[in-house]
This record gives sequence, structure tokens and C-alpha cells, in this order.
Amino acid sequence: MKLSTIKFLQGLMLVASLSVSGLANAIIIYTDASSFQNDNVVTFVSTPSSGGNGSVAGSLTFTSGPSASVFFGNFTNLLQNELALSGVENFNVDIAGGAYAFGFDVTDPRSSSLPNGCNVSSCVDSVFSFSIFSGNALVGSFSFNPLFSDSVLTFVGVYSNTLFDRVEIRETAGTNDNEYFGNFQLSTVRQSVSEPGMLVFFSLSALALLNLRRKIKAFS
Ligand SMILES: [Ca+2]
Ligand SMILES: [Ca+2]
Repeated sequence: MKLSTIKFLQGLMLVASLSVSGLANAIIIYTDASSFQNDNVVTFVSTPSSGGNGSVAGSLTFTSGPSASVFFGNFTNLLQNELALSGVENFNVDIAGGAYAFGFDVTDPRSSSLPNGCNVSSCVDSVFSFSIFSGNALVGSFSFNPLFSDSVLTFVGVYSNTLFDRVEIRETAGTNDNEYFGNFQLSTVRQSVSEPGMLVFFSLSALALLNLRRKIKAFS
């Protein structure tokens, strides 16, 4: 009985430490702008009508990723003052003061012709990685595949219960065919509910309790 109690306490401590680290890295991925905006205290960022590498918009600084050059302008009719890239669509966003949530709309054109097209002869259904960092530490990463369409925007966003201050977007499948990015939005407010890490914590605790009951039974 005593042995099982000690094991239970050790188990709980392990659960607690696991859940704290799990909690620190928990992220929520959003593909619906309304949900993102409902769950977070969102600020929309006004992007410039022109500019290149190092362009600043609010707390955001946009820089070119590998084999890419950042440009702001009005290219597609689906967005205003959007980000476009020369080369493969790789870019970085540094967030002064950090954020708990960050998202944007993207268009992945299916046909070639401008203004909404991909501007090369063969458009590719692109896939991107979306990684968030706190300093040099990776907080979370996932991939997203925008709708391959000339007329429909795709929203993608992330919430993290750890403050992050850098976003890296990389086109992991695709070419220098154009995609366009706009309607950048962020939140500097940590969510007080809906933390999946907490759910994990509680469910693990419940499992530990179940184990305790089983052990008590075994020793009685
Ligand atoms: Ca594409
Ligand atoms: Ca591309």
C-alpha cells in the first residue's frame, strides 16, 4: 500500500513535469480565420504598398528566406498590399515584443496569367512549413497546403501558449511560381482557456489515478 502510494506520487510528479513541458510547447493550428479571431485578441497589421527585404509593418519585420527576395505591392486582386517573393516563397517575420498568435491569408494560384496567376507557365500546388521561434528555440512547426485556386484565399494561423518572436515560412513543395500573402494578424494576449496541454495534463492525471486504483486493488 505504501509502495503503491510512493509510486503514485512519483508518477504524478512525472506527469506534472511532462505536462509542464508539454504545456510550454502546446500550439493550436487554425485554418479558419473566424475561429482564430474569436479565440484571440487579434490586431491586424497594415502592410506597405511597396518595399523589399527588411520592410516593417507595425511590430513585424519581413525578411527574405533562402533563395528568395521579399516584395510588398499590389499584384493579385485577392489581397491588398500583399507580400510576394521573387524566387521560391521563403520568408521570415520578426515580431518586436513577441506574440502568442500569428496568422495570414495566402493564395496559391492555379493558372498562370496575371494579376491573380502564378506568373510562370506551370503552377504548382505548393506546400509550406510554418515554424515559430522564441529567440533561436523552435516553439512549434507544422506544414500547410493552401487551396490551389485563383479565386479563394486560404487562412492559416497558429496560437502558442509560449510567446514567440519569429516566424519562418518555407515553401517545401513548389517552385518560383508565385503565391501571395496578406492580411497579417497577431495577438499579444495569452489565451486563458482552450489550452490542449491542460487537457493532456488532466487526462494523464486521470490515468495516474486509474493506475493508483489498480495498484491499491493489487495490494489489498
Ligand atoms: Ca504554387
Ligand atoms: Ca512558389
